[in-house]
Amino acid sequence: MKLTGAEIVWECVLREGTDLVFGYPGGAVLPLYDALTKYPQMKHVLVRHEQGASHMADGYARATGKVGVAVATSGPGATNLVTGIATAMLDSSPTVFITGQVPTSVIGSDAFQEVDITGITLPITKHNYLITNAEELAPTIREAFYLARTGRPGPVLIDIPKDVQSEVTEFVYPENPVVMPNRPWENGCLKTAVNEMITMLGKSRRPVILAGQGILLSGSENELRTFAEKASIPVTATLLGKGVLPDSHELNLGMMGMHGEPQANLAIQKSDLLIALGMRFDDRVTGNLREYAPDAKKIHIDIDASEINKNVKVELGIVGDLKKVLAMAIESMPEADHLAWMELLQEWRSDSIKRDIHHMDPHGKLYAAHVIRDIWEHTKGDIILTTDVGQHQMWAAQYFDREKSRTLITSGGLGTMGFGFPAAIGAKMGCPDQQVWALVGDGGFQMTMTELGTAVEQKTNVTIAIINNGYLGMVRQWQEMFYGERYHMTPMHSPDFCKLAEAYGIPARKVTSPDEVKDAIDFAQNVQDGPVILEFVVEKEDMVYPMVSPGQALDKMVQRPFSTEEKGKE
Ligand SMILES: Cc1ncc(C[n+]2csc(CCOP(=O)(O)OP(=O)(O)O)c2C)c(N)n1
Repeated sequence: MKLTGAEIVWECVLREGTDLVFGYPGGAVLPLYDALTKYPQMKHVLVRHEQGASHMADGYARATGKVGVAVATSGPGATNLVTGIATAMLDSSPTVFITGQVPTSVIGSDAFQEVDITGITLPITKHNYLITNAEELAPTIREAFYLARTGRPGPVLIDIPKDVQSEVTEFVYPENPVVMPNRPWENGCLKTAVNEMITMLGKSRRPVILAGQGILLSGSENELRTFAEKASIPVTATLLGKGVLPDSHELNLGMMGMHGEPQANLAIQKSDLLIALGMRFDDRVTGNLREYAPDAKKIHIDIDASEINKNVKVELGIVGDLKKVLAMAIESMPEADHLAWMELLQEWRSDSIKRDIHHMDPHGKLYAAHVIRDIWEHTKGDIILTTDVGQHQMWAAQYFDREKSRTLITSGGLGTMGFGFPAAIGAKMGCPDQQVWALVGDGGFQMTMTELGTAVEQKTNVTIAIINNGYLGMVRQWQEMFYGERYHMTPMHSPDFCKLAEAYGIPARKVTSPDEVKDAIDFAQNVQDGPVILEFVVEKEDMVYPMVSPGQALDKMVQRPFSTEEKGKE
C-alpha cells in the first residue's frame, strides 16, 4: 500500500495502541495535521502551549502505564516541548514526542523555524531520531515506542522533515518484534546474586527497603508486599514510589528524604542493611552522602545498570527486572521477624509529622496542610492527585495517603513548576472513570493555566485546587531559613482566580476559612462536565517540616517548633 509519510506516522502510532495525542499545529507539521483528517479514530487534543502537550502526554503515561504522545511543529514548537521532555526523562515516563522539521533540502541553513531539536534533546531523551526519508518512518516509530516503554522507560523524540511527511512510499508495517542488543542478566547469574542478597538479609537485624518508582514501572507491587511481609522488613518510599505499598500497611514507614517522615529517615540512618528497589539515591532522598546510612550494607536492584554505584556505593548490585528478582527472592528466602527493630521503629513512629498536624489547632486559620488532609478525607483518598512543585507538593506527599500506585502524579526529578494542571488533564483523559484533582500553588499554576482553554474545550472534568499563599512558598521557606528572611522576588501577585474561571465559564469557589473547606469539596465533586476551580487562600508564611537542610545528614531533621498554645498543652 502506497502512503504519504504523514499517513504512515498515524498508521504506526495507532498500531502501537495509541489513539490519543496532544499537540499544536504549525508550518512544519501541516502534512501530519492534514493526514489526521483521514484518521478519525485518532483523537487529537489541541493544547494552548506545547509545554502543556508534553505534560499531558506525561500525565497520561503515568496514570495509565501506556505511552503518551505529543506533537509539535519545528523551531519554537519543538523547543516549547523541552521542559516536558526533560521532566519525563528525569521521572522515567514512557513518552514519544513527534516534531516537524524544515525540509531536508534546507536543514542546516538556518531556515525559518529551524532548530536542531535532536541536538537540543540529546541529553534529555532516552533516544532520538532525525528521519531522512519516508521508508525509515515505520521501523523507526516501532522502535521508538519499544524504547519508550521497555527497560527503564523514558522519552523518545522523532523529528520528521516536512518533505518526508509528504513523500509517498510503500507502507510495510514491521510486524516482527523489535530486537535490541541489550544483555539482561541471565537467570543463573541473577540466582547467584539473589542468594547473596538472602544471605545478607539473614545476617541483618535492622533491614529497610527503599522502594522507588521502579516498583510500579515493573508492576511488582505484589512482589514487594510479599517480600517485605515474608521477612518482616519495613518499607520507606521515595516521592515517586508513594503508593507502591499502601500507606496504611503496618510495614510502611512513609516517605524518606528532605521532607520525609522522621521514622523513615531514622530507620535508614540506623539500619544495618538497605535494600534499594528501583530508586536512584537522588540527593533529595540521601541528604549528605558521606553520612548516609553509615552502618548499613547496601543492596541496589535496578533495571538500569548505570544507576548502580552512581551515587551510593553498594555491597551488592543486581541489574534486572524487579518483578523477576523479587519473585526469585520470595521463593527461596526464609520467613523472619525483626521484633526489636520493629519496636524501635514503633517508638520513632510516634514522632511522626502526622502528629504535628493533628495537634495543631488552626484557631480559625486556613493551613495548606489541613486543606490537603481535608481533601483526602472528604474524597476518601479515592482520586488521582497530580501536584505542582513547591510546599503544597511536599504537604501532599506527607498528608495525602496513597493506597495504590499511579495515584500520585508529580514531577519528582526535575521539579517542574507548571506540571500539575496539564498532567491532570492527561491523567483524566487516560482514566476517565477516575476523579482527578490537580493540587497547584499560585505560582506554578500561573505557568500553565493557559491550558484552562484546553480543559474547557475538551470538557475535561478535573478539579484544580489552588493553594494560594501569595508567595512562591517553597523559595520563601528557604529565604526564611537560609537567607535572613529577605523575601526578595517571592511575594507574587495573582489574578482573581474566580474571575479568571468566570472568563472561561468554569465554576469556581474561593475558600478563606477552615469551615468552608468541606462545602467547597462537595461543590467541586458535583461538577461533572468540565474543569472546576477551588482557590484556597491559606496562611502566607507556613513551613514544611520536618526538613533536612541541604548538606546535612538525613537524621538531622529540623522539626516544627511548637506554637505557644501547644506548649501550654504539653
Ligand atoms: C519551572 C520552575 N521554575 C522555578 C522553580 C523553583 N521553585 C521551586 S518551588 C518554587 C515556588 C513554588 O511556588 P508555588 O507554585 O506558589 O507553590 P508553593 O511552594 O507556594 O506551594 C519555585 C519558584 C521550579 N521548581 N520550576
